[in-house]
Amino acid sequence: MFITFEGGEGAGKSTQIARLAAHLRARTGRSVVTTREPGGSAKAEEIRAALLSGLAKPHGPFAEALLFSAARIDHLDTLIRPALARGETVLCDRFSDSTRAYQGAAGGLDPDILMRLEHVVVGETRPDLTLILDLDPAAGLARAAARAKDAQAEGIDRFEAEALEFHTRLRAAFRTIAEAEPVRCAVIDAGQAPDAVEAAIRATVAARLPALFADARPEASGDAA
Ligand code: T5A
Repeated sequence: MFITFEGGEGAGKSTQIARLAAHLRARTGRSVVTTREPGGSAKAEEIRAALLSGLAKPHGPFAEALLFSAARIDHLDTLIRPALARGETVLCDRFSDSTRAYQGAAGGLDPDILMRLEHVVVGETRPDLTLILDLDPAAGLARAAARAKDAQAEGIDRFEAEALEFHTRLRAAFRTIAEAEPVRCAVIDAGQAPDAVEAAIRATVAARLPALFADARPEASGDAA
């Protein structure tokens, strides 16, 4: 199974991927791989550094979309497809919906061009489920800014530095994707406390992907959603 997490800045994707991975490992006994985009493979992480530093920004959203795509091709070839072929569950922090939202809806790129690019890059490797963490963009940016004050954090990146209006378009774009593809996508209210978001994600995964739990172990006490 291939599950992607999408949403705006600071929506809680990294937090919830770690929680869902632990839950699925404990309940299903299956191997679960967590990864992220841009990145997830050595070459893609190099491209990530260039993109998030803002190096490609002067070249425009199409150049950035091509770089995200180049990173995605390597990530798919070296990590995602081999893991899926081994029967592992892959949880990915952002995937092609982020290109649609950031470079397309918010960045102004022609959606037809992006869909053709996505077709070439992703091919048949579509997510079985996409969890869209929906949050007021001002709240998400405030979370990201608070985290950036942590000495261990990476600081504010090229996309977090965009104006609130850009992030408002992003939120609408992710909601539009969810409306257009309701079988693949589920919108999760990410404005709740982390435990409540986790419970909503667990319930959604159980309802949408029952096959994952075919050989599930009984839930341990204290592990209830
Ligand atoms: N991008 C990416 C594109 O433009 N096109 C593309 O095709 C792709 C793939 C990636 C950037 O690249 C762009 C999008 C991004 O701007 P990134 O560093 O990976 O950069 O950024 P994000 O994916 O946005 O991840 P973040 O780390 O910023 O946010 P998360 O993962 O959504 O949030 P998380 O879990 O780190 O939480 C943020 C903070 O909030 C707290 C956490 O403790 C943390 O401090 N928090 C909560 N606080 C209150 N309530 C909750 N429920 C909370 N959940 C977490």
